[in-house]
Amino acid sequence: MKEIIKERAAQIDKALNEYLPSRDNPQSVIYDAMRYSLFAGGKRLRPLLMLETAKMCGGDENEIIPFACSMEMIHTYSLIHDDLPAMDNDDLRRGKPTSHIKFGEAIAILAGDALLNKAFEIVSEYNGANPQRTIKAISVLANSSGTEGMIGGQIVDIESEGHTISSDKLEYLHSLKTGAIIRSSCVIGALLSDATDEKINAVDEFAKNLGIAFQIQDDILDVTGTEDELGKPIGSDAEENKNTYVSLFGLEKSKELSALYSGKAKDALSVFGDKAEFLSQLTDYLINRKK
Ligand code: GRG
Repeated sequence: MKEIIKERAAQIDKALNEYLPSRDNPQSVIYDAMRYSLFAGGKRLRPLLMLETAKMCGGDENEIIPFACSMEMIHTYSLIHDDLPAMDNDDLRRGKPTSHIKFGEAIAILAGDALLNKAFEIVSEYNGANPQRTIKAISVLANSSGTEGMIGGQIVDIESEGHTISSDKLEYLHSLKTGAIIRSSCVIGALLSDATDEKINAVDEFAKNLGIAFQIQDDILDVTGTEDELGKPIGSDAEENKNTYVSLFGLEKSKELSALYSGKAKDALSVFGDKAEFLSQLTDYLINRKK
C-alpha cells in the first residue's frame, strides 16, 4: 500500500513539475509561491483516488494525469487560502511556514488564485478520447470546488464558528468542504474511464462516505496527533471554537462513526468485485492514518 501511494505521488509530482516550471520573468515570484505550496509534501490523496478509480473502472489512469494534477492544484489553492489571516490564520502547513508567512498575504492570495486558474487552463486543453465526457468532467471539477462544493462548505464552516451546530449540519458542512473534491476526484476518474451510470453512482457513494470518514479522522488527529506528524499545529479546531466530530460526539463515538462511514464506503464498491481491492484497502489505511 505505502509503495503504491509513493509511486503515484512521484508520478503526480513529475507531471506537476512539468506543468508548473519556475520561470525567469518579472512575475517570477508567483511561480515560486505556487511551487512552494504545491511541493510542500502533500499526500496527493485526491490524484491517487482519481487514478485508482479510473483503473478500477477499466480505464487507462495515465491518460487522466492532467485532471489529477488540476485537482491537486485546486486542493493546494484551498489550503493556501484557508491558512490566510482572514480565514484560519495558520502559520504552519505541511510542516512548513504557510504561504502568507513566507511570501506575504498579497502573493499568497494570488498564488491560490493562480493555481485555480492553472487547473482550469490544463483541463480545458485536455484532448481525451471522449470530448463529451471531458466537458462533463470539467463541469464536475468546477461544481465541486465552487459554491455547491468546497467553497460552500467553507462558508458554512465560517458561519458556524462559535456556536454548536446539529450533527446533520456538521455532516452537510464536511460533505461539501472536504467531501466534495474527494467525491469529484473519484467521479472524474470513473467518468473519464467511460464507466456506466451504475458504476459512476457506486463510485460516488463510495467517495461520499470516504470523505466523511476521512474528515472524522482529521478531526480525531487534531486532538490525538502531534505537530511533528501532522506538519501543522494540533488543537487548532478547539482553539478556534470549530464544530468537529470530536467536539460534537467525543473521541470514542467519533472513532465508531469513522468505522461506520468507511464500512459504508467499502460496501459501495461491491459492484467492482476484486477490482476494488486497492480502494478498499486504501479506505482502511486512511481512517487509521497518523497524518
Ligand atoms: C479556502 C476555498 C477555500 C476552501 C477551504 C479544504 C478547505 C476549504 C480547507 C482546508 C482545511 C481543512 C482542514 C480542510 C479539511 C480537509 C482536509 C482534511 C484537508 C487536508 O487534506 P490532506 O490531509 O492534506 O489530503 P495534504 O497536505 O496531505 O494534501
